[in-house]
Amino acid sequence: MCGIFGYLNYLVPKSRKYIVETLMDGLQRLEYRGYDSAGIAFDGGNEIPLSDSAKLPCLVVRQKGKVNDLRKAVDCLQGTNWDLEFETHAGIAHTRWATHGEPSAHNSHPQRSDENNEFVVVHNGIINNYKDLKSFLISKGYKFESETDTEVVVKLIKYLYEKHKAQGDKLTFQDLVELVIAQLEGAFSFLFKSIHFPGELAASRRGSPLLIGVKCESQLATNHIPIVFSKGAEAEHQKEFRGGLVQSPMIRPETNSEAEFHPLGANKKIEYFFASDASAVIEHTNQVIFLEDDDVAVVRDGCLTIHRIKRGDVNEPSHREIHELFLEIQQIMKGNYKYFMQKEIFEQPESVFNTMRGRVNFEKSQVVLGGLKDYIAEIRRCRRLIFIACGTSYHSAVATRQLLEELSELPVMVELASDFLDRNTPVFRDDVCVFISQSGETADTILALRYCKQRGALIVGITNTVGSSISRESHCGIHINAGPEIGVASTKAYTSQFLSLVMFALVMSEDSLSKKQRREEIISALKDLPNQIKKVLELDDTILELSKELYTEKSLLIMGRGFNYATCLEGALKVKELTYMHSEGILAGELKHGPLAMVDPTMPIVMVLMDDPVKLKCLNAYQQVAARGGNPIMICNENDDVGELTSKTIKIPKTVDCLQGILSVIPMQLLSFHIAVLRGYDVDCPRNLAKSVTVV
Ligand code: UD2
Ligand code: GLU
Ligand code: MG
Repeated sequence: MCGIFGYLNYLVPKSRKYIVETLMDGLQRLEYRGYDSAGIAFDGGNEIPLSDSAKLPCLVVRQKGKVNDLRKAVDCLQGTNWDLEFETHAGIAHTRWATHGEPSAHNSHPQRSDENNEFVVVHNGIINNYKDLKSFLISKGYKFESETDTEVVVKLIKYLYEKHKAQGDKLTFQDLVELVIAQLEGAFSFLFKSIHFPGELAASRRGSPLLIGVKCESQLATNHIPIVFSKGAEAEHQKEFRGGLVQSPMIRPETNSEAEFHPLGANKKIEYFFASDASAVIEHTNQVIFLEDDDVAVVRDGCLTIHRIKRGDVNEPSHREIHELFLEIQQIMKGNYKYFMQKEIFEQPESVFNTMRGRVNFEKSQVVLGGLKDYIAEIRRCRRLIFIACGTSYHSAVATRQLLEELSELPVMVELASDFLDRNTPVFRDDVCVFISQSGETADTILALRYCKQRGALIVGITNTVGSSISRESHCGIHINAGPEIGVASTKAYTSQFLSLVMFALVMSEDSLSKKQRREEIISALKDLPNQIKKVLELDDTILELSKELYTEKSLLIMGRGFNYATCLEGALKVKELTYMHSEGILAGELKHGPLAMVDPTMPIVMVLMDDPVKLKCLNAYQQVAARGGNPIMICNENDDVGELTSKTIKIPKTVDCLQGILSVIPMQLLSFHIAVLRGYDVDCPRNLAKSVTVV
């Protein structure tokens, strides 16, 4: 999720100072992604040993906070010879966005295998099965010093190293990493360093990006890197859980001298830059190799090799191309997107998946929220559920209120934090108060939290930021795991909050037999959600065209009801925040009680009209609008007859009624984005607004 950077110089003498600066600068390039702590590992000692068998110690420095804080911590290292020159050296660095364990120095990466830092690793992502591996390693006598999932990975590599050494097997770094990743479930990109493999780095990825930049003066031997497929491949399919570890036979790569990558001729000098995104590499080189899932890449004696356990089908490429990057740094930081907000909108298939990761079991039709497990019985016994939030987070509660009522059979209140406090709302010991905030630092919400806590209510937090004030001050809660959100206008955090509340409702009804069918229907729909989001995102061009008709307007009304009312509120908020245009989300049922007066042929309107239990009522509203000459843009389901009513439609996939709002809000995110860009506004930093509102 956050940033990885590694630097290896081979036969290119560099001072320790230069190496550490290069690692720090790499991290600084990744800062824009958001992070809570940082760390680096490089070779220690004040002399280069003459013999190969003498090993340099590995220094690890980690720090909560910014890369600059890390720089200061490194500067304070006593007795370090910064001018010491390394002909060959391998260093790794990381910016962390905590998912497992609060942000702190000991939870930061590099994580280490033991006190001597024999193996160190940096990791982006989440290891789902870390608990099983941790118990296994504890049973083997390993002691853990962090709360991270990552630590199991580095302890495991040491365990395997020791085990094979005791058996007399001499494994390479690549063998070890292959054995390790065969044990892992989840998403990751890794970079490993070890005192046992000086001058080497090993990398791998699954579901999280990683690339390698190459810089050398002489011509490269090839413009692509052949992949080495290991023998004993069928073993991968015979995974068996024995004694805690999946057994896979020793893997020996086919030796293939062509499969190495190095400069031509006598000049073997070369530098490698490993990074989780190209922005950190581009200032050094524009020659880049993108790793694919389950690749294991190792640099040894200056040669890069890429290994895979098994060749899949015949169409699988047998090499990785070296790409030339010519992009400007600014451009690369946002990937292929011009704005963070746009990137975050397009990240939603992934962020929604991450919110469910390790929590939804589709086979068993079961949801487990680790953060609520011990409290859920108490929550079920409460007098009422009160959801308290501001802005977009408030809308996520509006969006799920109906489902929460249906599945919990409890009275549900949804409150704006500021208003809740203004009213001195009565709160009791048997109330459960749920506070929703992306940053976990929203001042109004925190004040309301303390107010309720003082009155003895159970406090539940729903936030995207581990270690935030709300996460700490609540009794229990759910981290939405959407990854850092940088655009001021919230997009992916909304859909992940929405989804977290849906999961909460599912857990609340877990012991109800009569709701089993409904639960199963929802869980099975959750499985398709990431793909359906992708389909909605494909409508971007259609939505851009519709935006061109709207961007000169002064006002936009957005109407809907039922499960999609929140989409209207959230859509209108996005339009206000980004385009500075007046916009209002209207409950379609309220139309005739006032707003209809505004409708005439010139009034721009969006109607959210889904194929759900309130469709007919929504159609009434549509008729009322059409009768006054209104010609709304309609967000409706694919293959639904209402799409025939107008030419201006945005047709999105159908899902179960209570999840439809996750899909219907995305066209509104895109619409407000495009209108703002067409109007020439900075969508990442709308005027007068701050990302996290820490003042009341
Ligand atoms: C936890 C780990 C996750 C993974 C998973 C494996 C953390 C932060 N999460 O995720 O990395 O190991 O277990 O099963 O280490 N909490 C609050 N207030 C909030 C949000 C959370 O008090 O606003 C508490 C929550 O009650 C729990 C802890 O923080 O004690 C972690 O919450 P979570 O949602 O990350 O929990 P879970 O089990 O999904
Ligand atoms: N899951 C790891 C941790 O919490 C890595 C987080 C990241 O991607 O930065 O330490
Ligand atoms: Mg807490």
